[in-house]
Amino acid sequence: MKMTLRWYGPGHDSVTLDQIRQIPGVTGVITTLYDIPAGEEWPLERVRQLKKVVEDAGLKIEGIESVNVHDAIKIGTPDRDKYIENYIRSLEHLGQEGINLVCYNFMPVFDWTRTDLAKMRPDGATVLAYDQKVVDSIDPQVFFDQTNDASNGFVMPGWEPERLAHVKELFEAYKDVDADRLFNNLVYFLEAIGPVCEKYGIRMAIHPDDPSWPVFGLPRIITGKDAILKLFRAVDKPYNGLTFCMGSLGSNPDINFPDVIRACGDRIYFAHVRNLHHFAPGVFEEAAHLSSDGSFDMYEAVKALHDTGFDGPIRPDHGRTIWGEKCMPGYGLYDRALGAMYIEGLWEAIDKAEARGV
Ligand code: CS2
Ligand code: MN
Repeated sequence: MKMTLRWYGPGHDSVTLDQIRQIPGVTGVITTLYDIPAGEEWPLERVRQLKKVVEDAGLKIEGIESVNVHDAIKIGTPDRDKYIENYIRSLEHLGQEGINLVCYNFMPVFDWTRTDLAKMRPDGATVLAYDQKVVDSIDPQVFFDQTNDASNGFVMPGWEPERLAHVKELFEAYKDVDADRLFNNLVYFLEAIGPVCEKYGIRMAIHPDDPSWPVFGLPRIITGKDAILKLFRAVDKPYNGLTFCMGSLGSNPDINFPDVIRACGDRIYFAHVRNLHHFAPGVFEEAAHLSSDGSFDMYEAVKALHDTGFDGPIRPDHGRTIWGEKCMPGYGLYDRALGAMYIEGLWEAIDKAEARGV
């Protein structure tokens, strides 16, 4: 595995590349062109510049998270092909620069959804949290505005104000899109980008839906093992793979991580390793990465990745906000650095135990 950190790019992140480089074992970043709206083409020159900035800091771009998919593609409107063309050109430019891992999601309207971006824990750390009762009782536009106001002045991934200023119109546009139609639109998209992915060896790693059930009446289709395997079968090509995200899949308290990892095997191209603390079904908060701080057995998950021979990038996912850091909720330096070290510690122990036949 390659240990990485997500970095939002120059001007969009409170964390610097120099800081990232000082985390032991971290050799690369997962980054993006954060200012380019979903649906627009990524110019080759911008990809080159980004690569240079990262390489000048002694790191490597291990993947892109995300090249976002325009709503027209998810809805399946008549103009979707124009946006798919732009997506193909963006992939072409990434491929030309040797960047061949792309994380994306296919969630309608919102990316990940949390009802509290700064829930205080007893030790003073703040974390992102989710409570289904809040989602059930709030208007989506109000929800968006609240989320935006609580993000410490950062634009959060998938929560772009320009797009979400029109939440009502977006909901209207999605009104006839049920889970089957959304799935078919995903298959249409994946088939259309197949040739460029195959030409450049690009691996498309879909990010699971977070949480893994419909929110605000919008369908969600990448919710667990069966759904992922269904997608693999529908477009049965190596370029169609998975971002194994524990926090998203783990919003379902019954998830069995080693089982998902074994079932998806070598089509896991990217791993987001993090821990949640579940209180009741539909009520959870994000925890430190350490197993005992949340509800997940992190050792078992990391061991399953190790056992399947996973050799792609791993990154700690959302972290707690600690030590007075001012950062985008979930994406501070300190707790993610602790998470990276912990995952590396688990990995080293598993590696050595295996080598010694323990
Ligand atoms: C993040 C997502 O919440 C998460 O787990 O990793 O914001 C992720 O970046 C996107 O859904 C990928 O498109
Ligand atoms: Mn994730």
